[in-house]
Formats: sequence, C-alpha cells, structure tokens
Amino acid sequence: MTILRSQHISASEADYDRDGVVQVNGLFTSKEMDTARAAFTEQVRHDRAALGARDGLAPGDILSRYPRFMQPHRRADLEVGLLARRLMTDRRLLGVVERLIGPAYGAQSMFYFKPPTARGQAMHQDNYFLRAYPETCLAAWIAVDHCDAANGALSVVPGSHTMEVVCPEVADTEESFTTGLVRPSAGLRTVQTSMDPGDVLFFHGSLVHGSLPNTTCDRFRRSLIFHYVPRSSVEIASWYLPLVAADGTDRTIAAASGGGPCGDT
Ligand SMILES: O=C(O)CCC(=O)C(=O)O
Repeated sequence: MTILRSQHISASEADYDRDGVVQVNGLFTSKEMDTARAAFTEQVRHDRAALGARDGLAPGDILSRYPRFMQPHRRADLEVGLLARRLMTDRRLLGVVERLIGPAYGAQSMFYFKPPTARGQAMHQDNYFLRAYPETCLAAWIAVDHCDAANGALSVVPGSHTMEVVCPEVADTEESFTTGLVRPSAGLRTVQTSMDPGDVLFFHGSLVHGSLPNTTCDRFRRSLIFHYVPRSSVEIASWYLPLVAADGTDRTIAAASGGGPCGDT
C-alpha cells in the first residue's frame, strides 16, 4: 500500500486504482487536529445524545459514554457541525477526492472517539451501507490522534476493492461493536495502518477494512471520517441524503431502494 506526503499526491491515482487505498500524510496540520479533537471532546462530554449513534450498546459499555457521532455536518447549530461541514468541503481534501473519483458530493460525516478498551469495527465494505450507484463511494479517514495497532488503528486489505459488495457473515461482538463481518478473497493480505494527526487514508467503497479493539489503557483513537460519491451518482441510500456540494450547499438525488447484496427490500 502506498503512503505519500501531501505535496506528492500526483502519484496517487495509479496506486488507488491498483490497491483501492492510498494514505496521504500531512494533509491537515496537527494544530487543525487539536482544534477538532477539542471541539468533539467538548461536545461528547457536554451532550453526547445530540449526535451519538445508538448502535445497541449496553449502558456499561465504554462506547455508550463515547458513541460514534453520525452526520455532524448537518448540525449548523453546533460548533462541531460547522467544523465538520467546513472540513468535508476543504479544498485540500476535495482536491485528492477529485483526483481519485472526479467531481464529488459529500455523503456522510462521522467522528469516532474509540477510547481505551473500546471494541473495534469488524471488517466490512462501506458501499454495503451507502448503496451509491452506478459507481461506489470513497472514504476519507482522517487521524485525529496518533494511531497504530495498539489503540486500534484501521486495517485494510489492498486489492479487495475488486470484490463485489457481499452479504456479511456474523462478527465476533467481543471484538466488534458492529455485527457484520466480510472476509477478503483468499490470497489478499491485511495491512495494519499507522497514522499521525492530519494523515488521511482514502479508500474505495468495496475495500475490505475494519479495526480491532483499543488495547491501551491511556490512548484514545479519535478519527474524523467522510464519505464521498461521484457527482454522476444517480442514487444512494436515503440516510445519506441530502448530499453536500463543494460549495457547502445541499443536493439531492434519488434514494436507493431494495436489492442490496443480502437481498433486503
Ligand atoms: O474507524 C474505525 O474503526 C472503523 C471506521 C470504518 O470502518 C468506516 O468508517 O467505515
């Protein structure tokens, strides 16, 4: 898997086509990540219900104190909402997105706190959820804290983006707070990422990826995640509507219905 400095992203398209994933280091400054960390941490301490996903967590689960935040960019009434929309449409980020998939809309923002001891998220493919059509989605996974194997940084399977989006098996919920598991095709190797604040991992909607638990006793693994779809997309699951144009305004396309890889209607 290729890791580039942000000044050298011209090399990124061929790597992305081959691997379905490329890491661009130093796209944001550590100061910008300090600001994001402080704002989201203040929000979760003050009012986690405003943005927290339900995820079926038991009250004693550390993740129920630090739930992942969903679609913060839709909350213009919150500081984190304004920040998320600004970063989602940041020119540095959109510049790489456009190199990889052409003109694009933002479809989702999320913030993961992943405190010490928290479970990870089993291996999966993002377009199983987004159902962007006729192309797929692209994730931009931004490290807010330093992350590595110990605090549950992302693992990716380069080359797995050529797989179909498949119906997941049942995951081990001792290790994962989500219940679906996708196994990569035989012969593909899983790569453990390691990232510093401001580094960004870009990956294809069919790429198999996930994370293991945070095994440290003192290191959060916070990350800000955006998903994009090509502007030529004709439909997407309704949760992701409205989309966000490069100028920060909302756009709508048709809502996808039925026909997922598990045959759901
Ligand atoms: O950050 C993680 O641990 C998992 C996030 C992820 O897989 C995703 O956003 O699709």
